[in-house]
Amino acid sequence: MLRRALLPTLACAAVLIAGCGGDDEDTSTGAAPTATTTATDPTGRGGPGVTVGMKDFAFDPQEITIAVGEEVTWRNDDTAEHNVVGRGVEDPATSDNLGLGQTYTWRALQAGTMDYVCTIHPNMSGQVVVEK
Ligand SMILES: [Cu+2]
Repeated sequence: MLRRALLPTLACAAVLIAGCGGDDEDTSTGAAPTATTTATDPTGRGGPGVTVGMKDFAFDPQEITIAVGEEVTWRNDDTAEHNVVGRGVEDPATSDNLGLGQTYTWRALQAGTMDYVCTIHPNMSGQVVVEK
């Protein structure tokens, strides 16, 4: 009689201990994503970016200097469509036509100087100097 009464009690205790261990693991893995939120602090994807406006048929600022790995985001503030087509570096910026409020982001993969234009308005030109 005593054995029969004890066994279920021991089994319950074992389950409780295991359950406790499981809970601990859950809370520790649950805390990990919270810690990674620091990685989202840089607002862009992977580093401080530079924004170049497209306003009144001109790039502003027209010339910028960034480091390898940094991103440039062009934002069209005109009602007319603009684009960004670069040359002079490998994988230059090449955007679709952007409407009002649309953006295009390009990441500099190597050092060099990229000249770019809006092919719709070839008078619109700019330059990105990428330093090591
Ligand atoms: Cu344009």
